[in-house]
Amino acid sequence: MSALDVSSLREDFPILQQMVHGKPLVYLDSAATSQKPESVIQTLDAYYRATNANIHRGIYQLAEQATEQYETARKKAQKFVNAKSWREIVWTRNTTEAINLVAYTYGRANVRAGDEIVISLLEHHSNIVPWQLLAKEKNATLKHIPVDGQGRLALDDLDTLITDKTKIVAVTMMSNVTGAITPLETIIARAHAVGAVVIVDAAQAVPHLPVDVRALDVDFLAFSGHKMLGPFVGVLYGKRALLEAMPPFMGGGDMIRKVELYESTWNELPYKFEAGTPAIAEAIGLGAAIDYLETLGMDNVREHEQELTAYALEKLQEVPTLRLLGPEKIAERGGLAAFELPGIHPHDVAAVLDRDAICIRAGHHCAQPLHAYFDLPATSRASFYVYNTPDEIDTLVTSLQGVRRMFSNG
Ligand code: C6P
Repeated sequence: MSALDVSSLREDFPILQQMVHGKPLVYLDSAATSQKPESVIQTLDAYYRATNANIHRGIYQLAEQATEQYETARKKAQKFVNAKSWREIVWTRNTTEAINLVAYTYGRANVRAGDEIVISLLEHHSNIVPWQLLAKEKNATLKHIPVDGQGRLALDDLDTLITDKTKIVAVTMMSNVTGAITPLETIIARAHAVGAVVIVDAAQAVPHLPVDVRALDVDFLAFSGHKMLGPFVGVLYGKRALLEAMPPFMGGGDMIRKVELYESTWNELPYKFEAGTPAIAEAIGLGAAIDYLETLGMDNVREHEQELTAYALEKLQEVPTLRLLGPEKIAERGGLAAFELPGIHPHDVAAVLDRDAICIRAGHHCAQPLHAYFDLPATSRASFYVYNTPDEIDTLVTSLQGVRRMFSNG
């Protein structure tokens, strides 16, 4: 018995009702982007039909309504991650832009030659490359927390990795490849003990687990609306005192208080970091997605995904030679399963699965250093969300058995 009433909630997702190649669609790629419920689609539709206007600018009813909806959505995001103030929630394009914002502003202002930045081997490229750029620019040193054979962070040498020289620690909350959930409390405690700030890439966590930025005492946290049933918009949470002290990211409209020809002053938080017309409809749509997730309950979302993942890990082992990546214990992992079928390229796996209307992701999942560590150029990955069912996992496993047969005869 699932923690969610999946068969009825599936009806909320129009895209899942379709047939592909004459078969019912099996969408197992929510780690890349999630599908959207009717309530989110209707919110976007209603916005464009009834209240579309630019925000923070017009002195007329439509503009005021758009502004009100946009700021209400911000407060929903604030509540969702338990931030203290709505001023600590900055809209961005996505997780990638949120991390870059911190690297370009906090990073440039606070990292000097000889300082150290610590990332991990689990990171997505969006939490590696901005730090490489910063380290090169500042002549700082980039270090990483290693990974063990189960694709979890290995914290044995944490105290020698995070030292008095460390200024920034940037880690994922959940790997998009191994699914490992990282022991953030230990990392944050060590980073704070040496005076470093911690930025958490929560792109794969906020959609799937309850996340409380105050309980974690995290300094910055980034996530993407499109992976949590919402549109293409991102969120950066930052502690108010840190955001106040940071220089702006991009310059332009809305982020200023006063502009003179050669000098400007900055708007208050969070607008200082929101230059230009933002993704207004998308932010409002994310508010609807948050409402939807809250109605389900994030504990239930997590429980449903754990049940599904446990079932998937068990069933996938029925596929001859298939090798799973990631932690053995369900409690240590999120709702995805990346795997290798030795001798069969993941792109071939995904292409054959597509004929059975199954969507999985194949490739390096923007985590090349992690794949290099596993000595694999690419993997196949099935990822789950609120609308997935055990039946769909059965369909996946049957199809993978077909792939195995096809390639062993060939
Ligand atoms: N991972 C995946 O298929 P953006 O693109 O900015 O919304 O999210 C980037 C990102 C950052 N961190 C993690 C852990 C992620 O998984 C992602 C996006 C997708 O795994 C696309 S590569």
